[in-house]
Amino acid sequence: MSARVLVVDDIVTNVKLLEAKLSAEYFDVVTALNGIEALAICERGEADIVLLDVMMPGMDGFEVCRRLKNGATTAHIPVVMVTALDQPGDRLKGLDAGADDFLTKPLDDTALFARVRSLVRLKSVTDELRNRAFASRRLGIADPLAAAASETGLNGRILVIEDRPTVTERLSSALSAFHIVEIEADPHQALVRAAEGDYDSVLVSLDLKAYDGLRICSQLRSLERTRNVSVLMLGEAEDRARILRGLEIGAHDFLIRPVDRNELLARVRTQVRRKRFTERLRDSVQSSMEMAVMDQLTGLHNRRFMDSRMGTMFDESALRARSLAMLVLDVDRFKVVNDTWGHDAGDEVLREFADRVRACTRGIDLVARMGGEEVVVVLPDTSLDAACAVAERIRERVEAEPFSIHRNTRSITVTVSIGVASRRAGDASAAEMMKRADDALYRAKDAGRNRVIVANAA
Ligand code: GH3
Ligand code: MG
Repeated sequence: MSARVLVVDDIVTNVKLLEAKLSAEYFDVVTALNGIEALAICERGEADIVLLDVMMPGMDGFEVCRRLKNGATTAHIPVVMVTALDQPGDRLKGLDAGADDFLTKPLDDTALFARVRSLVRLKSVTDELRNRAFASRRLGIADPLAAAASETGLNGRILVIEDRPTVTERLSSALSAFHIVEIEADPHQALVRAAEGDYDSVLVSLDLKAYDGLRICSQLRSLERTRNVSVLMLGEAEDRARILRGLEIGAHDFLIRPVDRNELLARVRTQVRRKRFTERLRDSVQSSMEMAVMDQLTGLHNRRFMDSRMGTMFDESALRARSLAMLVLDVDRFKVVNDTWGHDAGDEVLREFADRVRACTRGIDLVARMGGEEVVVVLPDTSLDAACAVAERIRERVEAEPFSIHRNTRSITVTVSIGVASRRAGDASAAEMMKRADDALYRAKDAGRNRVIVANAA
């Protein structure tokens, strides 16, 4: 992952120093000597993260940050404010301007790389979500970015693993204004809780009395159920070596004692956002996989899935000499529903129709919308007679109760015609069986609709 870091500072030597450090860690570095230049670079999409000096003539760092965070094309770019040690108030101003985190001058390498890496991780998940969002919009489906953009990183579930009461009190009073905080002093119990609770972030003390905090970090990162939780270490400034080790084994970031309240809030918020974005990404993979096989309107399987499954179901039943039946269903005079009540009412009818068909079938039956108002049901281990009974049950259920349309303000009568067929010994493929079910359906339409017609058994 070669991220592009934009370094913004009016003092050339500062820029050069940071450029050298970051390049040595294989980051690509872009530089700007003032706010205007920085904004232009970000607007052209040439930066993955911004290190922004506060004190600059003309437009100061806060203003640059505010403009970045208010720009539609730049709001998602993480910003780290570089503040002076003797100006702690700048951190609060930075947070107000929308900064994601802080670094204090003189810059410490461990902190610099940890912060950059942590925010690059955040950026790479938001980028992926943005890419999916553009793809989704092209396909006309729900936009995961809209949900992601509103992700504030607040109201996270946070577990603090710390055994010093004075520290836990302070952490918890700072965090609980924005998050749900739980404290656990016992390290073994903490791992159990982390695995069972659905936490967004876990803060781990590296100074526990009877246990190595690094071991907890490592366990959290390797256990299946805690692998995606964000891990933040809490350590002493002198404990640099162990903090580095923690970052190597997968902790996401760290805080140095005594913990600055604003740093704490900023860092936890970044971790909560990253965790949630990552989850959302997983959900969107899940839903795009579902989309490939599901019909969006009715939630039934789609034709593509039916085409690929039906052949297998047919072959299996032939191989094991088991029965297999199918129904082809078509809503009667559906065009009239659309013409009279509108296309949306037609959609409502289709959804309700799908629900009723589903309610009359078993879990192992395959129900798919083949297009328009035609639904196919494949019933494994089912005789022609039993399939007829299912078809009749569906027909009755559709006819018996009117369908509500226009959001429950009206209801209309709907009927369905159904053709039924079963596998014959001589059938070479599922298509032959389907052809008979189709023919039966046409006869049902011809004979006056609202009826079930069965293709002859062999
Ligand atoms: P029959 O009893 O002979 O089946 O008559 P019908 O009107 O149901 O059949 P026809 O094939 O003439 O019309 C089907 C209509 O279904 C036409 C088409 O516009 C409509 N349709 C197809 N897909 C959808 C959909 O997703 N939503 C809605 N609302 N209508 C659809
Ligand atoms: Mg029809």
